[in-house]
Amino acid sequence: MTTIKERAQDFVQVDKRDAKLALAHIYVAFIALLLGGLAGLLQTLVRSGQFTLPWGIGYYQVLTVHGVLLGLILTTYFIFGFQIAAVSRTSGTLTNKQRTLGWIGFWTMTIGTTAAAIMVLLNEASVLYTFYAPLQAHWIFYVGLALVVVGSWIGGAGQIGKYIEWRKANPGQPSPLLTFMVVVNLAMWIVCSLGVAVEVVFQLIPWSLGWVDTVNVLLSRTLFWYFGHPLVYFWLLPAYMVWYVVIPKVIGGKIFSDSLARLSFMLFLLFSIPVGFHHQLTEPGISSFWKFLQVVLTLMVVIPSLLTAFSLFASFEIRGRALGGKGLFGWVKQLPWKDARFLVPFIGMVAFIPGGAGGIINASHQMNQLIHNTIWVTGHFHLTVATTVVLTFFGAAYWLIPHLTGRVLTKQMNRLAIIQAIVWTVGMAIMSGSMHIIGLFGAPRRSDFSTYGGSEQAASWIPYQIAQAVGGTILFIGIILVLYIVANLIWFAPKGQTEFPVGEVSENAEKTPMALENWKIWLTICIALILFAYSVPVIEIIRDAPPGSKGYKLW
Ligand code: HAS
Repeated sequence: MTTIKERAQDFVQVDKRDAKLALAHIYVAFIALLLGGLAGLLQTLVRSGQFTLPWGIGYYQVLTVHGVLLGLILTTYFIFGFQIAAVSRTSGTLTNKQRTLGWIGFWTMTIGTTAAAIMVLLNEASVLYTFYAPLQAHWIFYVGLALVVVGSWIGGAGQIGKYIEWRKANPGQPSPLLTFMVVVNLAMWIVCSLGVAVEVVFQLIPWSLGWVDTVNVLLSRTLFWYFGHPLVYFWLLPAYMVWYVVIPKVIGGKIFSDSLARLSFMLFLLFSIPVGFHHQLTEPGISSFWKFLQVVLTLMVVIPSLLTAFSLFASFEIRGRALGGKGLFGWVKQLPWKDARFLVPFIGMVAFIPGGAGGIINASHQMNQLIHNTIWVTGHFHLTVATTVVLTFFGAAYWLIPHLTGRVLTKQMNRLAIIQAIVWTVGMAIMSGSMHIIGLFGAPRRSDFSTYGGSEQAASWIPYQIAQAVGGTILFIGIILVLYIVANLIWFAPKGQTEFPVGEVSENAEKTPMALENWKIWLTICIALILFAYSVPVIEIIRDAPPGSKGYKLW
């Protein structure tokens, strides 16, 4: 039975001013979902070979809109909105200074996003979301991206400021788990985004402005992937925050172990950065030893996900058994399958089993030769980021938005949210499944429709490309459904109080060792690993560089 204290705890309300800041981020995220999703639909239609884009719009232009808006903007803004609310909910209302930093960060990111988006729409920056040199975009595109990164540092400083304040006020005590997780994610983000900042500011901006004629392509890609792989964990960790902290409360259970959750986050901080070479396994100019080392570290970063899977199963089983579930799997039936706050993220968890297995295939050096640059990789990240992460974000939005707007998720909306998740699952299974299959047959990624001069092999891909368009269309219906629910939660749902669920740690869990919060130790190991994995190869990439490349605009 819930005690009065617990019930009061349930309805700790995020301060209205913090709610406004969080909501501003979330609104931008859902606008990005609409526009980026539309671009995704167009792409799958074009690639089926049955549809041509009107008014001279280019395939790569649309692909850039899709990748930038969904991969970079939707994720970053939703994460920041969620994290601001999470810190305010668990460590207390932000001070005026911390909130001001949040707003300055928000506007800096939004000005940057708008500048970059205008350049893409003008067809001046069809360089895809990885903006690989020697493809050269307009300098304003790169400045826009730099502003997004700088804005995220400013906004992040506000969240970290709250954590520091909490630690000072509560010496010797472990910080609230959710705030701690936010800070680990930000620490990882700041350390990794330094790489892309160096690439953009010192290589791409001077080169696109014509101040230098050429660019060191391998160095730029290495700096990008130093950032690019932790970027995917920057997307994943907020989903893990929901799984570790929110879901146990939603199912009426407890967090299995606070220490295990903190340890898994710290392992992400250590191992998610020195692994970028697993995106560059086919590239010349990096010696096999360093690729091998980073593959080993990549397999280390799988461990915290396995810890997470273990912890989730434990929370589910303990709760299911407490409710009377018997036998090996009887407890499964006891879980709240009709509650969208649980079911929608749960589908995300299930999708991560094949998604994660695909990642391990990608990371295995020899198998990477088969799938690299094929549409298998696109299939992989539609399972991981576009299903696991995004469905968890949708599931979180169904309590977070009404909590912040002072409304409630009605029964009808809860049912629609479940239908939405099923639509998403069907669409994604068809689209991502086809991508995985034809990827194995050799179909390339990042490419417009082509018959490759009437090649028989390319012809055999077409039925799967049509299936991708069918899946993409179903997914777009899923986007319309989620936007309908979100609009309802912002403007039309009945007024009321909605809980921001924060789980309590099981009484059987061990006490959390303070060493897990000793930043000196963890940051030192993190930096040592980065220096070990990157120093020599980067020196070699600069020292042995071939002549640099001029810029190309191939669209
Ligand atoms: Fe990846 C490429 C390796 C995870 C995203 N990845 C990409 C790209 C993206 C991406 C966007 O090594 C393309 C980049 C580009 O544009 O070029 N990836 C991995 C590995 C993991 C991994 C080893 N990736 C992710 C996540 C992403 C993501 C997470 C986004 C959020 N990936 C690669 C590699 C490439 C790559 C290579 C480059 C390929 C190339 O050649 O270009 C691991 O982190 C995966 C570990 C995960 C697990 C799963 C644990 C399962 C859990 C769920 C438990 C379920 C429960 C429910 C409790 C081992 C935690 C149970 C219920 C039941 C009913 C059973």
